[in-house]
Amino acid sequence: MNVSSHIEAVYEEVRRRNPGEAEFHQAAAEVLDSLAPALERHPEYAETGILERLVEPERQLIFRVPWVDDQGKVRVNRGFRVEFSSALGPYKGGLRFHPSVNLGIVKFLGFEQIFKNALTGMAIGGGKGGSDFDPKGRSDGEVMRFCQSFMTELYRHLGEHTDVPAGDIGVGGREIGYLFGQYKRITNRYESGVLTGKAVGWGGSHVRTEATGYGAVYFAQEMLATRGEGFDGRRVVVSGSGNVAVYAVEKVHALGGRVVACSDSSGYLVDEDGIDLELLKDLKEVRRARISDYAEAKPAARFSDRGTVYDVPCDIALPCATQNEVRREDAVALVKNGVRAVAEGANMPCTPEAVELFREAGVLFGPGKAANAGGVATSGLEMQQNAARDSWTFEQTEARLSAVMRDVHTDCRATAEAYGGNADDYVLGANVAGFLRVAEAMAAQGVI
Ligand code: NDP
Ligand code: 2IT
Repeated sequence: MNVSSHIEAVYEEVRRRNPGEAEFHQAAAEVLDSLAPALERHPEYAETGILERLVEPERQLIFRVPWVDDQGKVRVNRGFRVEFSSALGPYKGGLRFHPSVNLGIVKFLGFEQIFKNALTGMAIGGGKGGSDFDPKGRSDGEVMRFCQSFMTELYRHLGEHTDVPAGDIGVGGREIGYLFGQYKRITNRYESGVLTGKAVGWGGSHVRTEATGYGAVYFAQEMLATRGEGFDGRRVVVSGSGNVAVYAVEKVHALGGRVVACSDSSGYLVDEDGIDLELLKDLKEVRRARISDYAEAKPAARFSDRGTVYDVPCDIALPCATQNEVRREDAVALVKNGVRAVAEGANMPCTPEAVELFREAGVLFGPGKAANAGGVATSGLEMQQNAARDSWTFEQTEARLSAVMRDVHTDCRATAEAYGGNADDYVLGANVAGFLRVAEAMAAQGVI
């Protein structure tokens, strides 16, 4: 069988076996589309069923999560953990709490995570989990009881050498605290390395909170540098206003750029003076408020619930909210307004049609599995500190993060050039570089 019909057959099997899981199909197609040149050079990977095994998670867990709300009413949510690949290390990847979570979403995220984690060069496998629980509007007590119930089932599948979750949408420091507390209570072990994203005072790492946003900006900075450009004096649009978005804004401002717009699921905000970070952090991290409240606090800013944040002219766009938020028409608007670079802080925020448009227009495009790898890389640094019972300074940790992002960027370009001839093809570079690391380990470890 030739390479392209082999890849096509694997993709058809993904669709047949995982009906209705549109996001997983999309993520699988995006990776598989890049792999022909890698398989041409390594026919042994096709012969030993590497692709067939890679697209099938090692283990998929679905469980009931019952909890009692503040009114005494019993609620039932669904919990997930997809342990996708342990070829390079313990399963590693975040937990997402959002009403849209289903098995297909968790599988797309877990699949992406395999290659992202491989790109960091660290010994971490790929996994993802979460629940359709919606933390919005819930009290701390409700969130705590939900987390305790979730962990009461999940704990038996975790361990610092087995599976190490962290945060994602709807899961931040508060949730990681409750989850860790319950794990510790059930197991009677202070196993620091079982979760990452802990607070710095009890086993967390400096820079983990900032890591994904900072990392995405470092990645964009590296891309821009290949054209002799940078953030200084540039207009930037960031979507979302959660963990990744807030720290992307912070780093852009530190590098002399100006973030003029950000968003949440209700609409977007334009502040031509540059987003006021103190106000944004207070709204989003302390008060858990809406982005529209920013415009109430600062009347010179404008909130809109019509159109999207991508209608705002910018030089650099950093999508940091959720999957498939950048549609074809958003990409058309960005290109028309002269965007130079797009780096995905979120996972798969750009639709395939948008990515194609960026490619045609010669816009630098950093795919999430490379551009947002700083989060999980710093989780890897947290695991290292936990294993050594050590704690590094902010500066030391940030230096490690920035070195990882530089290496990921270099690796993407070198692989893209070697396998496709165009160093600017970061999609090809990221997919092939991640795949080769995982495939080599799988081949060495036998058919498992
Ligand atoms: P948060 O929950 O902190 O923030 C999510 C932000 O995105 C919020 O502003 C939210 O708005 C917005 N958002 C979420 N869902 C939607 C939606 N369906 N439509 C429009 N806006 C939406 O999550 P994070 O910042 O941690 O995660 C953001 C993205 O980054 C995700 O794709 C995640 O997978 C990815 N990522 C996160 C990492 C991390 O370390 N946290 C690491 C790597 C990637 P609202 O409040 O209105 O819901
Ligand atoms: O998508 C991601 O890389 C994350 N949510 C972070 C995963 C992690 O284990 O830190």
